[in-house]
Amino acid sequence: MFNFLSDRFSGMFDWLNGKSRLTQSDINKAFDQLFDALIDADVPQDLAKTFLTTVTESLKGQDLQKNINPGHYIIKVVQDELAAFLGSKESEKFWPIQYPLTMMVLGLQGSGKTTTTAKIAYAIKEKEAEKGKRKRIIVASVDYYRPAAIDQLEILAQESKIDFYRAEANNPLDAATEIMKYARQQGYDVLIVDTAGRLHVDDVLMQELKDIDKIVRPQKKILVLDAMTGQESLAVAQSFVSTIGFDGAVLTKMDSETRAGAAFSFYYALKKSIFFLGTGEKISDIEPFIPDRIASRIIGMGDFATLIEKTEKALSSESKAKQEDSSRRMMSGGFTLEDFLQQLGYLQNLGSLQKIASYLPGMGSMTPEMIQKGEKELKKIRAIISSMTPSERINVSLLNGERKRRIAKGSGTTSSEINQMLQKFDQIKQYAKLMKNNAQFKNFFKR
Ligand SMILES: Nc1nc2c(ncn2[C@@H]2O[C@H](COP(=O)(O)OP(=O)(O)O)[C@@H](O)[C@H]2O)c(=O)[nH]1
Ligand SMILES: [Mg+2]
Repeated sequence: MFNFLSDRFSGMFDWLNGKSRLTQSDINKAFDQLFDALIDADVPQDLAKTFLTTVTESLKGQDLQKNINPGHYIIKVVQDELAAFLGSKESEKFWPIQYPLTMMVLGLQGSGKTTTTAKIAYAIKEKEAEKGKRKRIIVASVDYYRPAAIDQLEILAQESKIDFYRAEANNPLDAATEIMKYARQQGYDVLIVDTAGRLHVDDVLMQELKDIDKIVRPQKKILVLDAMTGQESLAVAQSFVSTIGFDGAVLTKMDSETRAGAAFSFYYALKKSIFFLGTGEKISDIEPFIPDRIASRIIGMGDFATLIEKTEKALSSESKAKQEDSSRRMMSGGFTLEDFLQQLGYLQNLGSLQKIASYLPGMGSMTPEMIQKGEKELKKIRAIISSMTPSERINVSLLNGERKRRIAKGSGTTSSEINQMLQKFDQIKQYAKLMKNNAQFKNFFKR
């Protein structure tokens, strides 16, 4: 997601890190590289310059040479300044929520409003459920322009078990009135209203949104922007600021080939927060935007905090207990293929390797080929283990030629592939340590 930037940054930091003394020309070179990386990531020039000036200011008067590793020091300063650049501590936060809450979701057509409406509802539901609380959340749409726009929201809501209301009215303003009345009568804690967009910002769109705004009177107006449109999305945001206004943004399609320039520039250019990032088409593909963590990711230090949270969410409490059991067994050397199969299932819950890699330090540079190979490998291993009997999984020494032939047949593999897998099993026992030791992880999937 921020791989483009982090790849460029970590290349630069590699050579900075290796130096025990830094000359002014080293620093200049580093800054030139930083600047190029930002421009290539589609950050507007003046903004890239401003960022570098800020970093230069914080380094001023510091005696770099008194640090054991002056490169480290610069990297730390860049990271801190990045975090401040991405959103200050004072910027408006999405959490905690004051209930009851009414929100209105705005943006251009195709930016991801409808998807995001459902995603935010889901995120609130999940977050409250974690705390053992249940909030009544409803979504509704006033998009009467695109055929099936309202059906789309209904389907998304159904899939994630969020309440949905369809107004009887056949125009946006009456529908808004009707939706408000319904949500109030029913005493919902959260109402999220999805609106219509246009291909471009125009007066008709803004007027309609203003009228709906007057009826709905949302506590939060959320602007949805397609990150793939790069700098253009900043211009769109600007025109919303100067007309209807908004409280925070959601940048969608961060999973695409976007170079992150928009995310990097947004807070600085607009002085508004990014509340969330959309990272895929699934309802759970939404992430809070936390500047410190994003800065760490861009710097190439990974974002363990987010990965760990995702892991926790992906595991049900039952499988969490199992996971802990099998990790413990592994540490004591009693790790079995059965445990391994479980671990793989747990990895699958987390999403694709591509996604996981993007949270790990230095792993942004794993090529798509490496990842594809790794995923194929994982599938094969799962197939092989699944074709084994429970006792074979626990005791590998049972696997004689005959048994191997049977397993090969059942899993669509060959005996020699099974042997390879078994040979690797010792290495694979290192598997749960993968989060701690990503060099090994990398080597494993390189083969
Ligand atoms: N890959 C990806 N696709 C997204 C994301 N958010 C929305 N989409 C897709 O973008 C398209 C337009 O989304 P939609 O919610 O209908 O946009 P709207 O016109 O603003 O309501 C749909 O195909 C969505 O599945 C995202 O974060 N990542
Ligand atoms: Mg829509």
